[in-house]
Amino acid sequence: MTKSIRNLCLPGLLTILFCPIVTRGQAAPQKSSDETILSIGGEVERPRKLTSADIAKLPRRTVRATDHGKEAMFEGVPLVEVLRLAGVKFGEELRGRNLQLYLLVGATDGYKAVFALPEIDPAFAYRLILLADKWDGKLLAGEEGRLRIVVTDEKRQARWVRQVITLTIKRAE
Ligand SMILES: Nc1nc2c(c(=O)[nH]1)N[C@H]1C(S)=C(S)[C@@H](COP(=O)(O)O)O[C@H]1N2
Ligand SMILES: [Mo]
Repeated sequence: MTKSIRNLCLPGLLTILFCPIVTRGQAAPQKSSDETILSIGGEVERPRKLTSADIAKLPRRTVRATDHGKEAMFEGVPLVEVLRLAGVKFGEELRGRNLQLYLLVGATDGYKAVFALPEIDPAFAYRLILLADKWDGKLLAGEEGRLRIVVTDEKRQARWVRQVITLTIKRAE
């Protein structure tokens, strides 16, 4: 009796044990889309690590902006949509204590810039702040990083953070 149970259980146990390894092995060829390119954290309901595939699923927008005195088309995801994934509150819910929250954008080279949440929220602001992954139809890469903030209608480009890797929600007290 014990032996027959063991005979039955062993293959099942082996399947359970090796299944994750096999699955990981099969996923290996898609490595680049498994890679986290953006982490959202801080005072959010659901901290998230996003791959380029996750970002590709979000609503996309294109803006014409002047970069280095030259007109260019930037394509990407409105920053507000990315933050919504992590449960950041906008619109009617951006009130009271939530108005003390702000976004700190972080880049690979250590550069950081702050945005107040109402600047990002289409319920407050007329302009769009984009998290761009394409420039004139080409994916951003190299020194630009994979993601770049594009702020239309701002006279200086200092908050166009290149090489964006973190979005952190913090609270001003
Ligand atoms: N990651 C990162 N982003 C950055 C900067 C930086 O040093 N690091 N400089 C900012 C400043 S001050 C300006 S004016 C613009 C310059 O953009 P450019 O390098 O495309 O000219 O990028 C902004 N974004
Ligand atoms: Mo600058």
